[in-house]
Amino acid sequence: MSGRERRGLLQRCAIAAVACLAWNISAGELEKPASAPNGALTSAGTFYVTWSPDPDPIPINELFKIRFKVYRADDRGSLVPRAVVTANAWMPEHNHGTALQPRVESHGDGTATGEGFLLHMQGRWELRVGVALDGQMERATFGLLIEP
Ligand SMILES: [Cu+2]
Repeated sequence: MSGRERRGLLQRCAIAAVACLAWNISAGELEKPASAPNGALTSAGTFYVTWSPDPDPIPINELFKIRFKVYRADDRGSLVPRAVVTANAWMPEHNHGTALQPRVESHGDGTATGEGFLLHMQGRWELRVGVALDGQMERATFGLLIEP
């Protein structure tokens, strides 16, 4: 293979990879693979926060953990050191939260681990996440559908 052929092949691979990535992103909104983290911009657009439950999918009426990561919105490869994450779950149609108060520990490197989440009913829930840094707090809300 000549250098030119190799470069051509690399370019086609790169284009295919980008196309594949774009497809994954749009497909992810319709049908999320169990292992893919959910992510969203926070309310003022400063952070991009992701979360993934353990176990996944979230079991009904059983304890689960959540792992959070906070990235800069303008550089989603960079975690935000010292970001402090808070989270709770809310059931908007019934106007109630969880019976247990989850505990979220922020690790100082832009990651956080939440324990003690328990969604005791099937139906639509919201995971409400707060991200604080230097006295400023922004929020992101994720819809959850808990099915038996
Ligand atoms: Cu309820």
